[in-house]
Amino acid sequence: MERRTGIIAALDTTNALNIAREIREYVDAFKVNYPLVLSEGISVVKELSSYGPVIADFKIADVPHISAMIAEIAFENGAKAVITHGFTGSDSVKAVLDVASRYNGEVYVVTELSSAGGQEFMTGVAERIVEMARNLGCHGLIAPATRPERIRKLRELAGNMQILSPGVGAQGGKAAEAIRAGADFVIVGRSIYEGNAVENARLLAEQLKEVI
Ligand code: NUP
Repeated sequence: MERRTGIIAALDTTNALNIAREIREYVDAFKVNYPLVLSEGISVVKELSSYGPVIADFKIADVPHISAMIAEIAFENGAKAVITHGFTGSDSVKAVLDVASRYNGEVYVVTELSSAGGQEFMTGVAERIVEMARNLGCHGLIAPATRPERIRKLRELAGNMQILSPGVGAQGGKAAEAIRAGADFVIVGRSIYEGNAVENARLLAEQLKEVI
């Protein structure tokens, strides 16, 4: 993913298209998740693509042939990247990567969720997930802005992979702190789209200029 502002907008809102059009100059990419795609249809990915690269956050976590089918649908509809889980093991992640390579697409692997529950099981295996993602040639990782010390640790093991970091604002994480800890991008949803999205995105971009 090419970095200009370091911000990826998570558009978990039915007003996604309007917001994307308004904030595109302040963000590097848009991220869509199930709430939007299940309510608006997969065509929203293509529609959003006209405003910038779209990351399909389907947190793919299935047996390899189904994981591949999900990735195929995302890329076929214009996604530039997909987010997959890593705890499924290497066969499923590899299946997603194989699809991505046919579309010149990117694959980002979840290490541990940014929520408190992410620590219950996932923190314990996150380092191994990073190692697997790196060995397979994945493009990057998803790591929690709510726990910058974990970003720092995972960054050490990540090699050339990029780190995208959700959990900023509404979940308590701080954007600049996540970048300083080693994230390449922050993923921000509610703190942008709730309230005045343009102003929120502009201020965040301004704030990040100092650390990017
Ligand atoms: O660990 C993760 N935490 C997280 O919040 C992995 C994610 N993919 N996300 C996603 O980032 C989440 O699904 C949502 O789309 C976005 C965060 O939204 P917000 O808390 O900034 O509103």
